Amino acid sequence: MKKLKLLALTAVALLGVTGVANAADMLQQDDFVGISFWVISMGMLAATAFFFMETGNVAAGWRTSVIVAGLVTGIAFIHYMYMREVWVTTQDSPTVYRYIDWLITVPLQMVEFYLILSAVGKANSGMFWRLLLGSVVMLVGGYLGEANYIDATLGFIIGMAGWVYILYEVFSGEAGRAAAKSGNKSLTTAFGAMRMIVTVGWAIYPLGYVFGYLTDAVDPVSLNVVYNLADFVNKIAFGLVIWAAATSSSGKRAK
Ligand SMILES: *C/C=C(C)/C=C/C=C(C)/C=C/C1=C(C)CCCC1(C)C
Repeated sequence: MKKLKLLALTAVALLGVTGVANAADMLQQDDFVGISFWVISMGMLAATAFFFMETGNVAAGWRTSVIVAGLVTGIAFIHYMYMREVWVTTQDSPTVYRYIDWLITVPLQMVEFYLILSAVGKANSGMFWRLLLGSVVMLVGGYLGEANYIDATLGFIIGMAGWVYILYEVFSGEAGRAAAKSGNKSLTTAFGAMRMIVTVGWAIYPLGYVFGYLTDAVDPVSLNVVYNLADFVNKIAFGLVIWAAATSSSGKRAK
């Protein structure tokens, strides 16, 4: 099992390194957006290694949640390697890679709400599908707007509707009520923290969209810095919250 994990991590790291070898242009020392792409890609790699290594330290019911946390940062790591290349060589927004990443990682994060509820036996499939639907509407709306298939304002409105629907589900919908009634301290703490991330941490993305697309000049510099910082918080901190609940619920102190 240990060897298998190591092998998987090495494969992920090698995939990333191959991207670097093809670089036509190198990072410039005053390219701070490019630097932020580098720093965050390394943070994603470290978080991925950490989450996978920790799966052995949590109770069986929580293991899937911690694995999914590692999948989220691992998928983001690979996309960051590509996004970084696009930025460093063209100084343009890597919109398509970013949205492919979001399209995979955001639904996985929604699944996390379902998984932690299942870890304590409080989940049902309706929650799963509603959270999934909300995230797909949010992202498809945003992409169509950012990639100019539809009016940027219309894309924003569709995206906001998806997000509000997700917030409703985790606060007042069935998932929110199930968490409140669960009677499991680790679960309610984690659920509350994840919900705050989805509210406050996620608010950064529509703000980035507003500054990057809806204001007069499309400004790729501020848009990418904002999105990068947001990903760092929303993927790594989100995973750490789950890991902390998993370890405390498994009777081990968070190290
Ligand atoms: C790891 C990546 C994450 C957590 C990405 C989250 C993205 C969002 C919450 C995006 C939200 C948007 C809206 C709420 C309005 C329309 C534009 C979007 C897609 C940027």
